[in-house]
Amino acid sequence: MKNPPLPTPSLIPSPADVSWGDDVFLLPAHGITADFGDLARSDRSRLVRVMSFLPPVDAVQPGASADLRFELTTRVVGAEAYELEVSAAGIRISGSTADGLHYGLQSLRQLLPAQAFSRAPLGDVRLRTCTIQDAPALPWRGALLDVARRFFPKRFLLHFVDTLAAHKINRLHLHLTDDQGWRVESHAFPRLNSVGSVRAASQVTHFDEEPETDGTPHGGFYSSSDLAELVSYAADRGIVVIPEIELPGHSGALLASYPEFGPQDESRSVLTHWGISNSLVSPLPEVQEHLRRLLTEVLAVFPSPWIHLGGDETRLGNWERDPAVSEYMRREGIASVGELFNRFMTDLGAWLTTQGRVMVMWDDAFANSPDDAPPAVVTCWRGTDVARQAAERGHDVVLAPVFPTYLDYYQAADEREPLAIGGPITLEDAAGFDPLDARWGDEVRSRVLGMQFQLWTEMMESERHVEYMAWPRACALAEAAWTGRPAASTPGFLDRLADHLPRLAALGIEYRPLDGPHPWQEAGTGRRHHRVGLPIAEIRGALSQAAEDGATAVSLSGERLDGRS
Ligand code: TNX
Repeated sequence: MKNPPLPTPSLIPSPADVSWGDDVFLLPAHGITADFGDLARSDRSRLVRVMSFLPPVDAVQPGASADLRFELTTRVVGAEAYELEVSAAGIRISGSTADGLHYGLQSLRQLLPAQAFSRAPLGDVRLRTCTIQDAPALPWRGALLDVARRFFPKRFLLHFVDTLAAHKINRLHLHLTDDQGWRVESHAFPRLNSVGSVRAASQVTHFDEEPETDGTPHGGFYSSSDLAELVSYAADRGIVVIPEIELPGHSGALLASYPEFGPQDESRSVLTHWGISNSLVSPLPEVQEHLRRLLTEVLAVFPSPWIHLGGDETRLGNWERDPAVSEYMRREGIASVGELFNRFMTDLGAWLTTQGRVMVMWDDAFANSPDDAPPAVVTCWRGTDVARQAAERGHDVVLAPVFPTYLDYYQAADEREPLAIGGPITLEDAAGFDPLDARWGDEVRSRVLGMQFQLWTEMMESERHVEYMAWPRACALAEAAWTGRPAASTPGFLDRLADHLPRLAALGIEYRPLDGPHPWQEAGTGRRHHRVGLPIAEIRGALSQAAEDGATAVSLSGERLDGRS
């Protein structure tokens, strides 16, 4: 006689197609056999490295009977697609690539009790039979982590990667440099680490308050071997780590280390406060030479096809004021600093092409570029309309609009919410995000590589706070990235999310409970008390207006920084 059917597990992100059977497969705690078929050795060991959530695995000869069978087959179409079948006889995962098979494993993990997300061994597990056919709607499903404003130890990055992989995120955009810190080891430019990786203190006040700092030094950087480890750990989990080296603005830590890379020879320090600075790397050819040497080191550590070079929030007026730059412009017949800025980005992009890489830049850098600018990937933060414009001009775009993908904004308009930059952006807002605007034509849609959520860390002092801000809103955005539609429109999202939270807990993540912060997560009355901050409606309006006007540089409050009106 058959057992009554087991409960149906909830999956996040939602698979394209699932059908549940009434049978059961027993996964024994003492160990399982696995048939790796004709997988290459390297793919096989890659999968084994992410299979630690399963009972101990004994590999068997291909074709022998096995509890778990991997099948590499072109029958499953799509580089990240997979099929997962649980029958009474065993589990089969099929895909046309190791990436696809890896996603099959990630889904299998969600069929197990939440304990499979902890490091404790599983007991015997009764799995309900099912067939899942699944593939992502979007090839770029990303997360940005700002380690420049706040350095987090390597172990946190590795754990973050685990969590991203569990949500089938495949890009980690590491914001490695900014005015407040430089976080990549450099052998060619050692002052980047001795000077650029430390700041004297960190601002603790909010934007419209009298600036005050904590008086405590902050810093750190990742060694080349830390980064190599991160890159390979992420690659095992289908994640490409995309480094961002901010140029020519947001470059205060670079200029503090090497003032001669800046336009004026003035003394500088790594900034202790937040906001948009005057730092602007010089566009002169001799500086470009140094930059290429520096970037060559970065390329050696990051095999990513994409390299992010920033290009946002540049106060171009600083070039105008530098006689050497004016002289260079005259010599080269460059009419405006806007044109010079475009040439700066274009030259770096062209050089990256010779290195076999593609430049990624923020949409500010695209906004004023000539129609024949070489294609780059544009990260669109000032709304989805600027994404449409960039796509129409032939660029591939990644959607990263402030609303609702900036997870440094409050999760509710509630004084209990811990310090954030402004807001609110609620879970419902994140769940309502549609990555493929129905009004866009096929041409534009085909240029949308995907989307990413952003964790800027000016207001996030600890790993605990990063996790609080990220989850569960990022679950909703991961759902949208995988399915290509708003999480709120996929079946039973909120119920599935409620079932999913114990997995986050098992991973050790201090997410925000659905009904608000735990008492120990609240803002309190100390220096991290709740401030109203920048209201999201105003920011959205100001940013999209500025993007529409073709502003190359604009602050969060909509202030134009490019000296044009
Ligand atoms: C804008 S988006 C920035 C970041 C800040 C963030 C704070 C972008 C390209 N620049 O430098 O950290 O807002 O929300």
